[in-house]
Formats: sequence, structure tokens, C-alpha cells
Amino acid sequence: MLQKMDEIFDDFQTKLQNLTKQADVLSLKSSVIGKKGSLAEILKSLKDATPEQRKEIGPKSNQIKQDIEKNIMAKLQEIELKEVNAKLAESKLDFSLVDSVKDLGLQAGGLHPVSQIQREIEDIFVSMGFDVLDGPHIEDDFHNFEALNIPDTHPARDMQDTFWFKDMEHLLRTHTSTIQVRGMQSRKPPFKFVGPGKVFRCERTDATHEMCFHQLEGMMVGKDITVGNLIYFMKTLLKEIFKKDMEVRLRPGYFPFVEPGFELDIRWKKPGKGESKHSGWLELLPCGMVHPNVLRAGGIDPEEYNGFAFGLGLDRLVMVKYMIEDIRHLHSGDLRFNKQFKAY
Ligand code: FA5
Repeated sequence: MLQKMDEIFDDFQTKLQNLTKQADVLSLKSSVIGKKGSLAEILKSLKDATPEQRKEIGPKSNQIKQDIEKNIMAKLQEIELKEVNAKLAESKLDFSLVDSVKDLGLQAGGLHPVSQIQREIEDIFVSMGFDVLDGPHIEDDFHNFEALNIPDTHPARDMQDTFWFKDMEHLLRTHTSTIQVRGMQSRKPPFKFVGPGKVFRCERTDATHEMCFHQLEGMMVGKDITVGNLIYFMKTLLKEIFKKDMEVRLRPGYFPFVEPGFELDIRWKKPGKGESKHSGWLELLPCGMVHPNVLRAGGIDPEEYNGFAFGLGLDRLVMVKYMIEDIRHLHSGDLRFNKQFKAY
């Protein structure tokens, strides 16, 4: 058996050398160390081996599996590198430019922290199968209020102070929930998407409030979506952003476009400070199950489909992540502030 294992490994190495496609490498891997692979096949006769033989065969088969995994990883990287280099060779872009800029003593720019976090979150959601949608800054009453179950006389209109245009029909969108409406109108369920962007509110500014800030909306619609799905996606998002499992809690929250509506809080402790007022629950993420009226306004039958939605304040998230005490620093245009977040 030991000899057979060596033969399997030698044969694997010879075959691996000649492969040039990642798919072929992966199928070679499963043909050797997959559930029905050649290694598993010969390990079936382990039951006939003596206890002494088993003591040798067990560690040996583990070692071979590890060596095969290592070889596979190296080969996959080698193929990927070749493919990228081949694409770069065809491309007309000059990738030496960044270095040239530095050589000339010029300063290269970097992404604003809000853009950085927006891209980071978009990538997280794309990896979970979400689309990324956009929508206009200038909206009409229907997309900002009416379709979100906030009719003309609804007191919830006062929750968001609005910059209206003179016609009193158009406005600067007060939230990215407008993207929900456009997303529902443009696709058929099941679907899931996020929609990031600037929003505007006619508010007095202070350390945590800006007139122009950024949100990232998310929506998932399908059959039998539950609050459990909502919590799963929110926990995954927070884990990716904060690089650890975050303790969360849901509190009831009122938004006319969700029922039930929640405020999702995270357990948060400022580094370096003791328990006391520096730790506790932090309100971060309003969310809920999409109201049937909203689905209807988006052309979706609420008898057949349901879903969840959430709206994340990106500027506040940047404040939490980098411990910034005043939101107004973010868009002050002060280079001393911006330079701290240069991507390179
Ligand atoms: C909304 O705007 C809802 N559209 C969010 C939503 C979407 C709820 C989907 C349910 C389902 P709210 O007004 O609370 O909710 O704003 C959402 C987030 O934007 C807040 O949690 C906060 O992080 C951020 N935010 C709100 N006002 C400001 C402001 N003036 N300055 C900076 N950030 C703000």
C-alpha cells in the first residue's frame, strides 16, 4: 500500500507538470484526493492492514494529501500569473506610470475613506451574489416617498428634511431607498442588489450630521425570505468590515417601507478604553422586511414574494472604523486629514 501511494504521488506530479488550465488542475486534484479519487480507493483496503501497517499508512496518506494540496496551489498560482502577464502584454496601458510619478517627485492621490469603504462593501456583497445598482441624485416624489409607502400627508415625510426644487415635485434624494424602487421596477424576482451613493438632507450639521452624506442600500427579494436571512447577511457584512464576529442585536425601529422594521446595533468598545461609557451598543444599521405596499409599487406581487432591505450610513461607518470624532472632517477638503487615508 505504501508503495502504491508513492506511485499515485509520482503519477500526479508527472500529470500536473503538463497542465496549463486551472480547470484541468482542479479535476486532477479531485481524481486523486477527491472522495472517489485514487487515494481514497486504495485506502479502502486499510481495513485489511495490520495495526503496525496502519500506523505508517495513516500519517503517510495525510502527508501525501498535504503535498498534493501544496502542489495544486502553486500550480494554480503559476497558471494565473501566466494568464495575467499575457493579458498585460496585450494591453496598451503603461503600468510603470505610478513609479514614474514617484520618480518625478510628484505625489499620487488616494481614495477618500468613504470611497474606500464603499468599494470594500460593494466587493463583499458582490462576492455574495449581489448586483451593484446606481440611481439619480435628483429624484421625484414618487421614487423618494410615494413608492416607499410614504404618501403626501404621511407624518414620516418630516423624518427626513428635504431639499425640494421649485416645482415641489422634484427633490435631492434624501436616502438611497430610491434605488430599491428603481431596482424592483427593472428586474424580476428573485434578485438581490446594493445601491450606494450620496444623499442630501436639509439639516443643521453637527458632529454626527452632515447635509450631504453617503448611504448604501441593500435589498433581497425572493420566496420565503426571513429575518434570519437578513441577520445572516448583516453579520457577514460586519464580520468582513471589522475582521471579527460582531455581537449584534435587533431592536424595533419604525420606517414606513419595512414591516417589521429594526435598528441593528453592534456591541462596540473603543480600543484602549475600559468598560463604562466607551463600550456598549452602537446603532448602525436600520433594516427590516419590505412592506407589501412597497413591493406592489415596484411591480412585485407580495402574495408570492417577500424580502428584506437595509440602509447603511457610510460616513458614520468610517467614523466608527477609524475613530473619527466629527463627521465634518470627512468632507472638509483638509488635505492633512485626507492624506492619512491615502491608499498608497
Ligand atoms: C434611512 O435613510 C432609511 N432609508 C434606511 C432604511 C433602508 C431603513 C431600508 C430600512 C430599510 P435613516 O434616516 O435612519 O434611515 O438613515 C440611515 C443611516 O444614514 C443612519 O443610520 C445614519 O448612519 C445615516 N445618517 C442619517 N442621517 C445622517 C446625517 N445627517 N449625516 C450623516 N449620516 C446620516
